Amino acid sequence: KGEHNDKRGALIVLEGLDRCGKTTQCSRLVSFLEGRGLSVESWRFPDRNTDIGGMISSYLANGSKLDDQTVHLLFCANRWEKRSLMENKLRNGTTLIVDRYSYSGVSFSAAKGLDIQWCKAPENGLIAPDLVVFLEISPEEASRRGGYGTERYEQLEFQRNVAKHYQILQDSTWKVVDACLPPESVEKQIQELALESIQSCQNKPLSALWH
Ligand code: NYM
Repeated sequence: KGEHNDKRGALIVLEGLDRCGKTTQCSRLVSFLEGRGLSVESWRFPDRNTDIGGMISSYLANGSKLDDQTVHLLFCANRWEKRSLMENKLRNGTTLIVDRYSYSGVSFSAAKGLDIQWCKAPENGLIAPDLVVFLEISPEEASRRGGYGTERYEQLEFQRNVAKHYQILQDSTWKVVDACLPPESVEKQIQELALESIQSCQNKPLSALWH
C-alpha cells in the first residue's frame, strides 16, 4: 500500500477557558506522541494564517467592529475552510491535536447572548472529534494566572458566561481534566487519554458534528 497508512488518525481537541493551559498541553502532547513514533500534527482554531483568520485576528485585537453573528460565522467558516485537509490527514493516518474547535465557537458566541441552536447549526457536518479533553479551571483561578491579555473576551465576567455554555455542550466524547493539578500530572492524564483514543478510533468511522 505504499505510503498509505490503513489506520486512521484520531481527532483530539483540547478545550477550556482562556488561560487554562491548553496551548502548553497541546504542544507537550504532540512531542510525546512524536516521541512514540506516531504521525501527529498540531492544529489550532482560529487558524490566523488564512484570509478569514486574518479578519478574526483583527477583530480579536479590537481592530475591527463586526456584529456577533458575523464573527460567529467567520470562526465557523475558518473551520470549514480546513475541513477537507483535516479529513485527508485523518484518513492518511495522521492524528491531529487541535487547540480549540466548535465547542469554543458555540460557547463564546452563546455567551454573548446568541441562541445556542443558531450557533450550532453552521457547525453541522464538520468532523466530530474522537476525544475532547476539557481542561477545567474556575474563571477566578484562570484570571489569577498571570492575568488576561488584551484580546477581546479576556475578562472575568465574560469567561464565567463561557464556562456555563461549555457545561451545556459536554457530551460523551468529553473527558474533564483538572487544570489546577501540577502540569506534569495534567500532561500524564492527557497522554493516557490520547493513546486510548488513538487505539480505539481505528474501529470507528469518521463522524460529523453534532450527532
Ligand atoms: N474563539 C475561538 C471564539 O470566540 N470562537 C471560536 O470558534 C474559537 C475557535 O477566540 N478567546 C475565541 C476564544 C479565544 C479567542 O483564541 C482566540 P486563542 O486560542 O487565544 O488563539
